[in-house]
Amino acid sequence: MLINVKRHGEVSSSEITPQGLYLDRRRFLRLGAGGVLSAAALSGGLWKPAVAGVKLSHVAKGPYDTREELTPYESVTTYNNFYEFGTDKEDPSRLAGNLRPRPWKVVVDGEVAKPGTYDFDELIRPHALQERVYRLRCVEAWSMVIPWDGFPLADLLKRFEPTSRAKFVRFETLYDPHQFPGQRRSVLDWPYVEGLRMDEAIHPLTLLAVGLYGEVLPNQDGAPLRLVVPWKYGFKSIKSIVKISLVEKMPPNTWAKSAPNEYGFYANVNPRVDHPRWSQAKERRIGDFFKRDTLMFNGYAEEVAHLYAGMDLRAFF
Ligand SMILES: Nc1nc2c(c(=O)[nH]1)N[C@H]1C(S)=C(S)[C@@H](COP(=O)(O)O)O[C@H]1N2
Ligand SMILES: [Mo]
Repeated sequence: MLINVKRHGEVSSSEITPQGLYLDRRRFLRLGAGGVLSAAALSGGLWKPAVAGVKLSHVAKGPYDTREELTPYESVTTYNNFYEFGTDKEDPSRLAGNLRPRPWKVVVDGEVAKPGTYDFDELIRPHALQERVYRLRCVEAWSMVIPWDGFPLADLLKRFEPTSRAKFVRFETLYDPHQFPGQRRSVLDWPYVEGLRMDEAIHPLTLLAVGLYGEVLPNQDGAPLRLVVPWKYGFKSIKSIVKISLVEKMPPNTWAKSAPNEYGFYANVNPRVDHPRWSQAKERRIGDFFKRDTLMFNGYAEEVAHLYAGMDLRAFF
């Protein structure tokens, strides 16, 4: 059986994420019986409707977890940047109900031997889910520690057999002003586009997230499919992806297009390269009072510094 409907007290300890300790009654009641969805059910098309808050099970522990204290679920889901809903941090959670993350199509095209258009559930079916606790660091000098559920982007790209001309990966967010009221105003050049160099894209830290805190990804965090690149500023972690293209040339990304002197393509967290309007040397972990020093590559230097050996990171910011 793919969907195990258990009552609250029956959830086995292996299914209880740290958040399980305070998974509040209000959210449980809203979900009804507290259905537990297995990864197989999640990817097998049995997920109807895609309810944020439904628990994922059979999520293996991933490598690279930080041991830092987690940012509370409440903050991760109510303090967001998602300009498709509006520019205030509260807009995404307030308006998230407008987005329908099912049915959802994802196009994979460009320099691949096997391009195609996939239903989201079909796209992720072959992938085993892992939980990875990563920091997310925003350009505006705040950070969070989030347990993401997903799988390496590399695993997905491999399936489509990139050609030797594939040098970059370009991602695109859904464009639909009916679901995304923020797209009715031209604050950004819609749809939101992001990109990674191939070696960054296939680095094992780079994740495609379908959940967080062991639950289906809430709309405000980029349902149903969202990128997480933990050593880069948050804006690289593009939400609600509908298109993944393998391309030969560096794709122009939305923020770099909107303010080229403020945002670059690489966007590596770097305490020594300030944003023109503010310092990047310190950051505030959401929930903390005092600021802390920002770490090079957001603390992942050991894993990723070699990707940029010999590059001037002031020029390629
Ligand atoms: N499509 C889309 N993706 C996006 C954004 C956005 O406005 N639209 N904001 C980015 C920025 S600036 C940040 S800091 C992170 C925030 O992710 P979170 O709200 O889940 O913390 O999402 C990124 N991904
Ligand atoms: Mo950000």
